[in-house]
Amino acid sequence: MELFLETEAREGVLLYERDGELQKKPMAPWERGLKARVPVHASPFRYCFRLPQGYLGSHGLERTLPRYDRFFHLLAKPLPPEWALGAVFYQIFPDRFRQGRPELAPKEGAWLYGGRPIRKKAWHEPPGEDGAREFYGGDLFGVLEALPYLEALGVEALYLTPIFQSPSSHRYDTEDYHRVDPHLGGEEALRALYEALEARGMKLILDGVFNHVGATHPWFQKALEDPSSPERGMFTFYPDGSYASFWGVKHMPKLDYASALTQERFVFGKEAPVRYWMRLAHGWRLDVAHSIGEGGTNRKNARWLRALARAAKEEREDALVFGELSYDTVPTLRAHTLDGAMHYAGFAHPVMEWLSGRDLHGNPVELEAEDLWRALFDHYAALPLQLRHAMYTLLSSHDIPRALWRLRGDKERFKTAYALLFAFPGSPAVYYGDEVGLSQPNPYEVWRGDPYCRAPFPWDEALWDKDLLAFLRRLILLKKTHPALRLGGLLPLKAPPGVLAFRRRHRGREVWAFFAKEEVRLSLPRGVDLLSGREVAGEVEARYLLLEPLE
Ligand code: ARE
Repeated sequence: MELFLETEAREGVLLYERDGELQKKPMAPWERGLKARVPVHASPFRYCFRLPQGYLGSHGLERTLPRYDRFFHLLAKPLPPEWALGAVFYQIFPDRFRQGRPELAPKEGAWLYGGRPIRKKAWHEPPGEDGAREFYGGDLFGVLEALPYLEALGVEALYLTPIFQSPSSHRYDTEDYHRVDPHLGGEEALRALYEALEARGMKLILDGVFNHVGATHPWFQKALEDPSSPERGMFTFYPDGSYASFWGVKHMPKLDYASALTQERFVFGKEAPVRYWMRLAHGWRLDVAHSIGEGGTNRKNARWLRALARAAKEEREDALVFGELSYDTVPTLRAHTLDGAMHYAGFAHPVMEWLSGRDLHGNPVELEAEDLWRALFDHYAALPLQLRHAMYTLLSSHDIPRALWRLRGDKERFKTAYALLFAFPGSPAVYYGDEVGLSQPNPYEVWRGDPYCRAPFPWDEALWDKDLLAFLRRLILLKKTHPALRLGGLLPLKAPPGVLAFRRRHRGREVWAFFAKEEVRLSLPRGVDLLSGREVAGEVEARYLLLEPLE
């Protein structure tokens, strides 16, 4: 492997481990710094550099040899596909995004969910406490119709929350993994959407709910009714007749991956959904990825995540498989499991805590810009190099309060948050509606995302915040046209107190990024303010700034 280091240093030594011994390799000059060629045998391959000014590891320059914070490189698969690196995602909750065919929508009271009749709501009504029982009637033909809008926004990939047949409006309690919900337009609509996306060079990621099934799924029904059925072993039943489920939610019985039948139906068999749908999609977001495992627990979690990812990639070489890892993503991702993860712990949570002064549940938190930098950089530095740019990096989702609501409608802070999202390494994801200023109907005393963060997309343009939309469009364009923002490394930058600042660097070109909660005075070198396109130099007042230095 050939390693290149961009540096002004004229000499340096590459330090790496081989069979537990530290090896030294003097580096040769290269046009923008130093390079070295090394044999690589084991994965992860850990290394750092000795330069005249000190040791350079994943946490920057240090005076002594970094013991833990060295760079490391994974050799084994899976690796994220090229297309996913820095790609701009858009998340859609299908029941709430757009209605293409009104006749497909479920009718008021058409079936019972949780013992009560489902409700059909009008598009303009706010979501309420009935949550999973409330249907608005969005469908996949609607998503298809919206493609020109999404393409104009600059989106490159869609992530859809579940689309397979299910009795609830969120569809996380699957009834049939081989049937696209008829209320969403069935397989016909999925195929039409997939083909239209392909024609535009866009990608489609589906939600893989493989930790649990819905209680109405025939496999679970058999297991429940007949203790001697082969299906019984797919789940974990306890002596008192109860069974393992997602978070103790009875209508979501948990799959046991120790069962050969579960393995066959979810991983190895030709019909396993993770394989089956790879002809009409480009990858998966694995629901509750941190919980998947054996015996009603997450035992052998890494093994089964690895197997699921491999299965998808066997069907489609450039499939992307990332996880919903609600907690620390690092140990799971270092274990060669998935291509990436939803970046909650290492991005969304600290950023929103800093800007809103509250945690996910509304409790006050105080975070300084310096603390934020540490939280963000720690995760970044700890992630495998090749995965950093494939992290599904977000601010809002269908599970957490919308960013604009959390910021109490403060548009400037909302813009700061999104500018930071696009300036940071990873694949930035816009949750449908955030770009036009969609917020939530609940009062601040009720500090919750679900069900309030799932309001229907307002298609009446009079309701859009056009200024926000233009701002988001600009950020998307910058991400796509500046390789430093898309693929560049992350480096610290000196900044006044209260300001989060960093550099992104790729092949000698840099973008400098600054963020603050309030307007601050920055002194800058001559450069281009990428958001306005204007040249700036010297003292500038700003809350957020993306600068391409000219000298
Ligand atoms: C419904 C109600 C909720 C109620 C819940 C339990 O709406 O108000 O609290 O039931 O009775 C799906 C639906 C939900 C539904 C749920 C159960 O979308 O509407 O909730 O099923 O029927 C944790 C998990 C994480 C999970 C979130 C929701 O670790 O895996 O909680 N996310 C996925 C999906 C969900 C989906 C499911 C799992 C189930 O993305 O949409 O829910 O398939 C902190 C905590 C995390 C917590 C996170 C919440 O970070 O540390 O542990 O995640 O908050 O975002």
